[in-house]
Amino acid sequence: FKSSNTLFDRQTMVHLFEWKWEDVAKECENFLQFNGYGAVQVSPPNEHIMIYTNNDVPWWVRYQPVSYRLNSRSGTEAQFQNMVDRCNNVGVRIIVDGVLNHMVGVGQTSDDPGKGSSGTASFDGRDGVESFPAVPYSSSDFHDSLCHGDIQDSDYQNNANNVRNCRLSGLLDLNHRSSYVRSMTTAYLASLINMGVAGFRLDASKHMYPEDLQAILEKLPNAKANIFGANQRPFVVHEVIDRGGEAIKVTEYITIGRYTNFNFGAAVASAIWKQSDVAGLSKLGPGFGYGNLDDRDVLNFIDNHDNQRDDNPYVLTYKNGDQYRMGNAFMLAWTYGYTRVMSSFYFNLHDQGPPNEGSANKYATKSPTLNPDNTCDAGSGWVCEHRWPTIRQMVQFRAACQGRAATEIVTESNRLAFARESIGFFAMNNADSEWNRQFDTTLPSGSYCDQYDGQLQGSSCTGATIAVDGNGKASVRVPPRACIAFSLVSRIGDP
Ligand code: LAG
Ligand code: CA
Repeated sequence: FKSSNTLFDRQTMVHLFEWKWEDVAKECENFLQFNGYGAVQVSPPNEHIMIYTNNDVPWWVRYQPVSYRLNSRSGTEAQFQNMVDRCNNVGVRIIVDGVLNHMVGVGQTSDDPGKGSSGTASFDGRDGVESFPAVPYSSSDFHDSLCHGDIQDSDYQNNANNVRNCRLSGLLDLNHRSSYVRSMTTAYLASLINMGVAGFRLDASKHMYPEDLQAILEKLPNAKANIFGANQRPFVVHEVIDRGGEAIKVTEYITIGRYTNFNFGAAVASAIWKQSDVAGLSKLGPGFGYGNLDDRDVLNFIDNHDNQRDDNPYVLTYKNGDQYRMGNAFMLAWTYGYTRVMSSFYFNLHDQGPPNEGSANKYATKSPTLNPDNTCDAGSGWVCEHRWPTIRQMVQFRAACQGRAATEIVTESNRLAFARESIGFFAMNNADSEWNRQFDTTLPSGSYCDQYDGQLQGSSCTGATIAVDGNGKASVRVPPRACIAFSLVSRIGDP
């Protein structure tokens, strides 16, 4: 379950949070395939609760399943299949956000005013009723006999059983010890694999026993051979938040997939905020601080859809502007793990849903629109970090450097530079003065275009150019609080 199932040189996925299937399909065809992206994490495709409030639909309705039919705010089953096919056709994989831990919040029912389902299924989430006829699940499929109430804050420190058996903020908790619940969840994931998806981000894995997840995952078919080759297991990344000090640890999950490494974004943010030193990021990998396990165990990211909404985020988000660019650029230049870029919509409030078409159109999700420079039009409400010039260039840099070690590592106070053997060079200067130095780049002689603040357009460079001599040496000027990146893909005048 560890292999990304992407093309070899496309080792970055993007989370197109809340995008519609038709828009994802177009993005694969028009942008992702040309910019080094290997896969898209999409929002949960299953039928979910709808809650209309303040002329909006909160984004988190997607995390309250009412059935495993593929009918969501992002589109229908036919639209989903069409997206998977179109993305696979251009070599971009689909990773599904699988919500297995729970169904809707206790008390939610389909006949409450202002509530309903994204499709047609009815549901009754009243305590003790717990009926989801479109799966079907009934009250005996939930954990009430083991725990009839919410997970308490203190459980996270000292009661792993409660974290797994009690309700996560009121969400009706499925019992995956039951062979019936296992068979329903396996069938749901298997149907997605048979539609051609590459794998899953599993929501709330911390709240499910690894043995139960293993039993569910073992029964899955291989990824489709005509797309992925013979005998490929689906990719699985478990959402487990483990920043140390909790009863449940990421090590419990590494035999059944990767885990979401929340320690990575935290380390990068603290370095860029100068609570630590970016020079120390040269050790960011297995054994760095707590929770950073092997390359093949981790999915690394700067922020995700949850922690970007914290009151005082401990990670960089799009709201940090240039610092966010630096953080992503480092992640993409550095060798560690499989990487994920976050792609957001603008928000002020935690619950705020994606841009919508207003009441006359039942708050349907809006499509992003583009500026002439291929970034997203802020007026459409979408941030599209994955299209920011720096980020899209650095994803290409990473694609080009795949498989190459980081060598020639140079550190100074608040500064870090390294080469990706014979293919690329990256320098990050988090100090307040210019960093002027000669580096060994390992690159062939030539003139290179900076991919951090510029890009190669035909044979001209929109940013700084760097001359590498016959010994691979270059004098590089890195502006204060910025980076420089160049690689064989930004060599000027290359055929
Ligand atoms: C996750 N990972 O483990 C998701 O990444 C995270 O976004 C999900 O929470 C959570 N687990 C459950 O799938 C989100 C929101 C919650 C929201 C929940 C269910 O962060 O705020 O809860 O999805 O929609 C909402 C209300 C709660 C209420 C609950 C049940 O905010 O106040 O208790 O619904 O009705
Ligand atoms: Ca649970």
